[in-house]
Amino acid sequence: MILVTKPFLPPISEYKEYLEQIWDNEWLTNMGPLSKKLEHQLKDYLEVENLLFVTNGTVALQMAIKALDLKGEIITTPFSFVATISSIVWEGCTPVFVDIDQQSLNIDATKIEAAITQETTAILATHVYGNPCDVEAIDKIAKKHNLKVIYDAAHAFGVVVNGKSIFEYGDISTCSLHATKLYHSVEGGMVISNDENLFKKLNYIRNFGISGFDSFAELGLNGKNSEYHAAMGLVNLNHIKSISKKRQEICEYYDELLKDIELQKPVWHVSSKNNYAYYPVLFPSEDVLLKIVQILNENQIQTRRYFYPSLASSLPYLESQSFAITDGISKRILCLPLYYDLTLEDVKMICNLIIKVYNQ
Ligand code: T4K
Repeated sequence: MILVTKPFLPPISEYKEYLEQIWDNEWLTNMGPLSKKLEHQLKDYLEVENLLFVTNGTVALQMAIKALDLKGEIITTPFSFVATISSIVWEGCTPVFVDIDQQSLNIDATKIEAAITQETTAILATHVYGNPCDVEAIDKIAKKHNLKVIYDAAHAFGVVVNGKSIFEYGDISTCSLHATKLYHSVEGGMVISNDENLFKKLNYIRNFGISGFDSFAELGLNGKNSEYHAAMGLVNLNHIKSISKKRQEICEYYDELLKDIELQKPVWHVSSKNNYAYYPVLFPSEDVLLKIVQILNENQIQTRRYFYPSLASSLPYLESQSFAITDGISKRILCLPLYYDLTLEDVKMICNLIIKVYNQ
């Protein structure tokens, strides 16, 4: 079976070395030495000042909303993973959807101002598939209307825009280090903020709000991650160059084999480069997409409709709304298999099956 994604697994001996360290340290969780080492290495690798290693990308979003003390309405995108929206609702805020841009598939910054009301406190935008949002326009709108900005950068590990890390944009950026991501720590996430006071607050929030043995500074939760997860993060970081190279090779091979059929792909931010987190393709219609899903399934090839259906029309806890661009795109988009072990022969087989449907 060819899966849509498979976690990168390093040589087990490298992980075992860290397991021995955990046994020696007798320290299993709560900001232990390996978690601190990972944070240090991630800061170096990503070139960011302030970074916390947390439980997962969902908790990272909840921590961000709480740290900014957001209330009322948060402007967001209907084209993302459900965690983006569920976190807003979970934190007692109301998501206000704005349609996406046809090219980038990110929130359409030109439509944000029309959605701002007296109740709006923030913009929470996803860099979908790692493709940067129009960060300049969003930051400008936020400043003008005194709004906070959170970027859900769950897919954007390693992305650089305008010469600096994508995680440096917004008041807070969050990332997922889940097993299905291009770089992972099994479960895991990151919270990044350049604002020192905010970062201090996030630090407390991650650890129940505790500020000392006998004192509390904030309302907190348990956003810590374990030494076992940090160990996986540390080992995988040593392989990140070859992981990225391999994924790039696979994506470029897809590009080459699919170049002659009618197919669209998200248009990448001009001042940034793809991190090859996903390989999304837009078919001419949902009908073509369903035929392709079927033929691939019959050949034991799994794809995923990331992100279908639109979050504005499918969540049982929100009133259903339609958005022309999101509804159209989400029906036609499919993520093809992409992972470190995927062979070029497999890619060829997948593309031949897709082309076969086009030629029918
Ligand atoms: N914001 C955005 C924009 C996100 O995309 C996400 C997560 C979040 C926030 C929240 O971050 P986390 O709290 O998750 O850190 C997967 C991932 O679970 C999820 O992390 C990710 N986005 C989302 C886009 O994809 P599912 O429900 O599609 O996962 P699942 O279990 O169906 O796995 C997909 C395929 O991966 C499987 O069919 C087979 C393969 N797989 C998966 C796992 C877990 C393996 O081969 N081995 C494995 O261990 O959500």
